[in-house]
Order: sequence, then structure tokens, then C-alpha cells
Amino acid sequence: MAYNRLTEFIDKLEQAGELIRIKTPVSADLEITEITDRVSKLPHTRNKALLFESVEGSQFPLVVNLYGNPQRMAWAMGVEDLEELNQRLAKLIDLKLPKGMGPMMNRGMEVFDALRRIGLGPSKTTKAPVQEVVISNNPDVNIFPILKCWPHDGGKYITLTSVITRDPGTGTRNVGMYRVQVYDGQTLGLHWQRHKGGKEHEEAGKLRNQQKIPVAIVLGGDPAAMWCGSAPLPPGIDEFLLANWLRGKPTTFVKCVSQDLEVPANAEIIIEGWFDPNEHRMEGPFGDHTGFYTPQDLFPVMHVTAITHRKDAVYPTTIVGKPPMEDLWMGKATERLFLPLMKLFMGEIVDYAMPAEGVFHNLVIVSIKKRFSGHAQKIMYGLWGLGLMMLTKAFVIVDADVDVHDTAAVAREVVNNVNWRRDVTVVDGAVDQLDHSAIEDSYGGKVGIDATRSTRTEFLNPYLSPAPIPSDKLTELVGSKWCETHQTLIVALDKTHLKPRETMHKIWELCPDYNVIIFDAFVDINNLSDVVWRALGNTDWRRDITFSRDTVDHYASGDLPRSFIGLDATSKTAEDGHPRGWPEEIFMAKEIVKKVDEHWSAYGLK
Ligand SMILES: Cc1cc2nc3c(=O)[nH]c(=O)nc-3n(C[C@H](O)[C@H](O)[C@H](O)COP(=O)(O)O)c2cc1C
Ligand SMILES: [Mn+2]
Repeated sequence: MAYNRLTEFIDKLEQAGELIRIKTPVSADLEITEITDRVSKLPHTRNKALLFESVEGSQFPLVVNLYGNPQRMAWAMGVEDLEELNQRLAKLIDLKLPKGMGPMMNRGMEVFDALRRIGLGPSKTTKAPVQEVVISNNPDVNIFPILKCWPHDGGKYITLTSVITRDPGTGTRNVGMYRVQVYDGQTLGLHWQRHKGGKEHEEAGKLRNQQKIPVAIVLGGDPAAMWCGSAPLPPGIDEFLLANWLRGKPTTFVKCVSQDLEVPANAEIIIEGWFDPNEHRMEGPFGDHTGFYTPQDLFPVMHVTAITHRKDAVYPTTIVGKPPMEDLWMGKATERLFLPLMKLFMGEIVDYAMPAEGVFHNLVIVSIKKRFSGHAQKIMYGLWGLGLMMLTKAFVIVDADVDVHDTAAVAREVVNNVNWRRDVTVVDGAVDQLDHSAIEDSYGGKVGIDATRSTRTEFLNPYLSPAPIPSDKLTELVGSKWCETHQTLIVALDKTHLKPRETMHKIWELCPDYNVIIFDAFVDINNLSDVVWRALGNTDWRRDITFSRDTVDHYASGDLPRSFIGLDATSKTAEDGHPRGWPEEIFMAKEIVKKVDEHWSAYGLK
């Protein structure tokens, strides 16, 4: 299903009861965030896309949360159910696999060639709806209702972008969804991170001494094409090929009015400009999808040379923050679509999942048809070398019959099968630039947990029934803020009095059969989802782990005593071996929460 423009998709959502129009005037300064955040966290049936028709200070309506539940995300991709993405691509690949890694890689490239063929050739026009209005004299992006998302953000941000660049050497196009900071009406910050396509083009431009590299920010278009910039395609593969395949129809391009670049003719808004690979400026802070503010850092500056838009353009945006939010479902589409590609390289993979609490890069659960000892390790090492999967901070590998989307089932496998003395692989390497716990920027400790059941060649590790917890003694030691779940003690600790690592060993003297996770004193230990999110986000898997018995010893044989793991999931300072500062957690300003409380019935939301 191809949509001719974004408003067709909006109409479809409205007819299906998946979109709410809000006519009450609202502010782009935090108010829309607070409303959207509340709606994003509702159950699927009440979680709607929101069309704000009247945003103070702008003539353009704003749409948000378009992709915010599985149904809308599926419709955006042209399917009824996200699982169809997996099936459609699997069919395209057809699993008559050649043998050996070399031919296999070629087979992978053939898939993209197939996409290219289905990509249905380039189509160009000179009369584009997105150029109905052309502003090349003093363009100012502030005409759009651009949001300030969170109270401590460094400014306003354009978020639901497709940022188009061409490699200054090869001319290959890249499309990336990167947030864009507004410094002023004509000066923007391009937040492409270290491992991304835009960054690669920046480096290529620097090498060639090119001072003005064209860049275009696309807003709106076909909802599948709008999503494609977030797909982690291999470098050198044009994201529009994927968009065309999903739509079953080519994208029609038009030349920019002020830059040597092409953009989709059916978009709502285009911001054209250039950047100099030698010019950088502090970007941020920004309340990010990790649930924390990403601190300031240097990123390239875009100089706007023109803005074009439809006469009746709608401004699309998204808000990220503490999960779950809209980006969870955008990531879910990626997860389903990339499953057949992962299986192409590693046929023993059955399924995988990226739960919301893991914010994509912090946790990936994989089920495999295990045939030998070390099979789980084969998979984790393979995935740590596969595209952006390299950034995964923790893999949990389970057997084929475990449903990876059922986190309780996965937790059971971990509790029952993992001997932390034997079944963990700790490595160092690249982590996401947004990872705040890593010991260095973009580099830190990662873990692979083999939670498969033992085979004959491995040591059997019968599940131990843990000895009861001496509650009074434990409370005496750590205070009253502790609880137990999944054979794991969750403790909120006053770090000014007790050191996490020493405390873990003292806890193990009382409770030898439990994993221990230590949080800051302020954490609500009874909110399991919050606890998991924090544990995954705040842990560097080399610096912050402790084992109850010795260290990991894969060669240990015979009657192997079971070891448990301790995680220091507290906020870290230089004293804790974390020299680079700790980010601030995202909270909405109290006065905005109050304002939205007071206006809630006026918005027409249930
Ligand atoms: C809502 C949303 C916002 C994103 N913002 C950024 C960003 O600001 N910077 C970035 O490098 N990646 C961001 N990403 C992730 C990239 O879009 C993703 O890694 C994509 O694969 C990049 O494309 P590329 O490989 O062509 O660079 C975002 C993803 C989503 C869903
Ligand atoms: Mn790319």
C-alpha cells in the first residue's frame, strides 16, 4: 500500500479511530510532550496518534505518535500485522542458502540487489507538491511548530526527520533519522552519531576538502518512507530502496531548489542547506530515548539555504523519553524486518526481541536451535559483528522453544539455567554513543549470557532451591528498601554509608543463593519495569559486575558450585571509576504537569 502523502495516512488513522484531532490551542514548549507522553504510555487501544490543529505561534498543524502502537506501525509499513514484514522479506530471500561465509555474504548483497530491482527505478518530476511554496529568501524554520521536548533540552528539536546526504566521494545516498537542533532560524545541529551514515559522509567530505556538503531534511511523505531513515541498513545501501519495496511503488524525486540533491516530491516540508565537515558546535542536551538527557557534544552545523513546503503542510514529529514511547514500535518494525536477514547469516536463529526496557542497544534476547556447547557464544560473537547489532550491550541466548517476547519466560530460563561462574561472556567494545554507563564515550563492557539448557557435553547445573532469606538481618544490613524476585535481591542503597560492591559480599554471606542488584536510594524497587530499565542502562558489564564465587571460569569442571552475579546499577561518579559525568534523568516540569492536568478534558482525550 502506497500513500501519496502523509495526510492520506492521517485520514486512514482517523477513520479507524486511531487518531484524535485536538483543536484546543496548545504550546509547542513542553505542553505537547506532556500530553503525548501520557498517551504513549496508555494501553494499545487507548494509545492514539494526535493531530494538534492549533499550535501557538505557528500556522501549521502538528502530528505526533503516528507509529505509536503495533497496529499503526503495521499500517504505516503497508501490512496488517508487523509479523508480515518478517514473512515478506523471508520470501524474498528464499532460503536456498549457499554454503560458506563468502558466498553467504554475496547472497546477502543479492537480497539488496533484489530490493534495488524491486526498487523500480528512479522516477523524477519537476512539479512537486512539496515545492508549492518556496522560501529561498531569508528562510526561517521557526515558522513550523517545532517542539521543545523536555525542560532541560538545549533548545527546540526537529525529530521525525529523514536527513539526506550523498557521499562526497561515491555519490551514494544515505537517509538517516537524526534529531536536528534549532540554533536559530537558519542554523541547525545535525546529530548523527559516530557509527552512522551521515558521519561517514562527513568524514569523506573532510578527506576531499569539500567545504559545503549539501544536506536536506525531509519531513512527511509516505509513512513507510518516513520510517526508513531509522532502519539500520548496511552502509552504501540507499534507504529509499527499502521504502520502495515496502510501498511497492517507486518514490518520485524532485531536485532541491538550492542544493544539488534530490528529495521525495510527496513530502510535506523540506529544509535544504549545507554543512562544512570542519565546522562543529555544541549540540544538546536532549532528553533522549534512554530516559536520560544526552549531554552536550560537538556535532556538525547545517546552514539553511531554502525551505519548501506544501501549501497545507502538516508538521510531523516524535517525542522520545523514558520507554515506552513511539520509537519502541519503530524499533519493533526494524526487529521484524531484519529477522530473516539475521537468519540468512545464522540459520540457527529462531527469533529475537528487543524489549522496551532495553532501549534497543541495552538488551537483545535471541532464541536458537542449539546443537553444541558454545553455540550460544557463536551467536553472540556473530551478532556483535553484524551491522549496528555490534552496539548491543547485553545478549541473552535461550533455547528454540522459549518465546523471546515473553520476558517472564526468558527470566525463568536465566534463573534456572545460568551459572554465573560459567555461562557469561564479558567483552569490551563499541557501545552506543548514548550509553552513559560505559567507561569511555562509545566504548565499554558488554555481556553475553548463555541461558540455554545444558547439553551432555556441558556441565549439568540443577536448579538450586535457594535457602530462605534472613529478612531481619538483611534489613539490618541494607535498610528496609529491598525486595526479592526471580531469585534476585533488589536493593535501594544509601551509597553515602555503604559501598555497593562490599555490600554485595556481605549480602551473599547472608543469602548465598541470590543475584543482587543495587540501585540508588531514590529508586522505586517495586516497579519492575523501571528497575530493569535502570539496571540495563546504568551498568558497564565489566566495571560494574561482581560474582559471588571467584570469577568466570569456563574451564571449571566437575562439581561446579553455582555462582551468582551482583550488579552495581547506581549512578556513578569518578570515585566509582566513572570519570565522564553522569547524565540527568528526564522529568517534566511541575507547572506543565499541572497545566496539562487542568486542560485534560479540553483536549478531548479519554
Ligand atoms: C525517533 C528516532 C530518533 C533517532 N535519533 C537519532 C539521532 O539523533 N542520531 C543518530 O545517530 N541516530 C538516531 N536514531 C537512530 C538512527 O535513525 C538509526 O541508527 C539509523 O540506522 C541511522 O541510519 P544510518 O545507518 O543510515 O546512519 C534515531 C532513531 C529513531 C527511531
Ligand atoms: Mn544508512
